[in-house]
Parts: sequence; C-alpha cells; structure tokens
Amino acid sequence: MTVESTAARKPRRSAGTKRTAAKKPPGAQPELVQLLTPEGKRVKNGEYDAYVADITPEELRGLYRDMVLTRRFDAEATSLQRQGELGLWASLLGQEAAQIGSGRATREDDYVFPTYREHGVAWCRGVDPTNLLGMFRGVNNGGWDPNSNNFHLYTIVIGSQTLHATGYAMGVAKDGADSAVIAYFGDGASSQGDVAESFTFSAVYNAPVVFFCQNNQWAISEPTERQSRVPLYQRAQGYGFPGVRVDGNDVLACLAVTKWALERARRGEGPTLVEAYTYRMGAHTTSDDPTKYRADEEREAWEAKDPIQRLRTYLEASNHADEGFFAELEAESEALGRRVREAVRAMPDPDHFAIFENVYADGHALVDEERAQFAAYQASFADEGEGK
Ligand SMILES: Cc1ncc(C[n+]2csc(CCOP(=O)(O)OP(=O)(O)O)c2C)c(N)n1
Ligand SMILES: [Mg+2]
Repeated sequence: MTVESTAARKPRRSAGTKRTAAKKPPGAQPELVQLLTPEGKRVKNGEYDAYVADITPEELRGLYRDMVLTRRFDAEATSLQRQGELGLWASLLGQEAAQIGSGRATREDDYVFPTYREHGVAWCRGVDPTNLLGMFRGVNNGGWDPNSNNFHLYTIVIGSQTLHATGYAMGVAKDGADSAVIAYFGDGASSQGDVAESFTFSAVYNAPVVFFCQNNQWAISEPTERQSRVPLYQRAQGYGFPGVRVDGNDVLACLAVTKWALERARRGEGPTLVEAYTYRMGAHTTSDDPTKYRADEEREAWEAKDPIQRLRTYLEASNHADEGFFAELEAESEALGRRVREAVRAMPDPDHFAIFENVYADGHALVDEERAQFAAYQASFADEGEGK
C-alpha cells in the first residue's frame, strides 16, 4: 500500500463530521454514574454510595493492584504476540476499571460469560492468566475448565454468550439458587439479534442476569454512532428492565453499579443492563491498525480519563497508599510479566491430531473424514526418503 492510499483513508472520521453530527442522538447528554472524577476526586451519589460505603483502604489498594497487574499482563501478552509467541491478542488497555470493578462485584457462586477481552474479569475470578495465553497461542483447545471458577470460555461469536448467560440464569432461577449471572459484551455486539433475543427472554422470564456492555466506542472500525440512535443503556427500557450508564473508567462506580445490579438479580427482580462508558485505548486486536480509522486526538482525550491514574491520585490524596506500596506493586508487576512470559515459552505444542478429539462424545463420520484428510495433507510434506 502506498503512503498516499493510507493517508487517503485516514481522515474517514473527521471527514464525516457533518454526517456524525447529524447522527448524534437527540436530547441532552445522558446521566453517567460517577463516584471518582477523572481528577481523582470522590463525589457523592445518593443512589450508589451505599454499595461502596464500607470499602476499606485495603480493598481500595486491592482494586488498584488488580488494575495495575491486569494492565501489565496485557502489555506482556501484546509483546508476546509481536514476538511470534501468540497467534493473536485482544488488548483490554483502557478498560481495566470496567472489568475489575464489575469482576470484583461478583460472588464466587455467580457465573460469568465473557467475550474475548475480559482478561481483568478472568483475573478477578482466579483464572490463571497463562490459561488465557495458551488459548491465544492455540495450544489448549479453548482455555480452561469453566466450572472451576464459574468463568465460561471466551466467546468469539459476537453476542452469542448473552444467550448462553440468559439460559443459564433461567436455570439458576429454576434451581431456586440465589446466585446471579453476568454477561459481558461490547457496543458492537449490542446490535446483534442474539442480544435482542437475550433481552426479551431474560425480561419475560425474569432471569437473574446482568448484561454488562462495555461501550469502548468502537467495534473494530465501526464507531458507536453506527450502532444506535439512542444511548445503549436506554435500550433496556423497551424490554422492561432498568438500564444504567456508568463511568467505565471509574472502578468504584463500576463496582457499586454492578453490585446493585447483581443484588437485584439475586432478589428475583430480573435483568439489568449496565453500559460501562469507556474507551479501547489500543487496537481491536494485534491484527488491527486503528490509525487507519480514528483520530489521535480522540485517544488523547481519553488518556486524561485513565482509570488507573485516577485511583492512584485518590489513594495518594487520601493517604491510603504510600510509596512503599507503589514500589512493591511495580516489582510484583515485573514478576508477573516474567512468569507469564516464561510459562508461554515453555508450553508444549499439542499433538496435531488432538483437535479432532472430544468434538463428539462417540465420534462422528464427518470428523473421521476431516482427520483422514488432514493426515493425507500432512503426509504430502513427507520427504521421499523418509521412512526407508
Ligand atoms: C457473529 C460475528 N460477527 C462478526 C464477527 C467479527 N467481529 C469480531 S470482533 C467484532 C467487533 C465487536 O465489537 P464490540 O462488540 O464493540 O466489542 P469490542 O471488540 O469492541 O470489545 C466483530 C464484528 C464475529 N466474531 N462474530
Ligand atoms: Mg466495542
């Protein structure tokens, strides 16, 4: 590709200013639940303060630690992909607060249905980060045992996990359990039929499920204004359940709002839609180049709202963390980076035929045929002299 052709495609968004303005949803800016401003100031909120009222300085440091370690892990994974150790990586950079806040709101017996980007939630659920890397390295056929941590497998088929979550939640209700289910999905996924069906089913069956939409403003190269004429959280109203927009870069607000929504589900009050308003700071995946479709200024504006920095400012200003804490965490981050790097490099390659196993409990003629085709394909590379 020539430099000219790249440049010609670059201003797609700014050139469309007029079009974007015409598509802006009507009415004033929607309300955003925020407990911690981008400047790190704690602000009161009559409705949601109660859900974090008893949070201790230690727990606040814990949230900070979770976000820092998740970001460090994510950076290591991106580097590992660049060095050819992973096939692909989907970075969560910028979305740490949305994931850690909501992930820490879940109870051990709750069940989580993630997309492919929920590394921070996986961390909160206790899934070993090397399992996530094994999946993106293509060596562990899907990842982990979902029932060990009540954390379902990563789902790439956009929006489909909301249906799985709804069905699971209906089962939870039938069992008479008081646990809840949370389904993660993106702004792009909100346009999928599966998500609409999930909203309908969960509403009419009063299923104990929280729909946690991370609106990171982009679905690969599609901006959110191409997904909806109204703010995403307002869609819930049409289905008959509440929707709330929360500052997705405010870990305290995400924790409080998700706790509230999960408690509603436990009490039998049905589904809730939480729209965590955030930003994907990196590329969609390591295969994507966002400079082709979005302006640098947009990213810079979101940098000022960084989820980690705002909690750090708050911790320092309120004397809840000292220099020793930050230094220790820095060392812990480096150790985590080293640990996952070494673990990835030590992962053995799977047997090439293992992928055909466990597709069906009793085997299948079509899988047998595919296995035979693959064997023939592999044999086609054999040296003539081999085996003599
Ligand atoms: C059913 C389906 N359609 C299309 C795709 C290709 N695809 C992968 S990610 C993606 C965009 C998803 O955007 P969003 O829901 O906003 O989540 P994000 O990646 O921003 O976290 C698309 C269209 C897919 N994986 N599955
Ligand atoms: Mg998105």
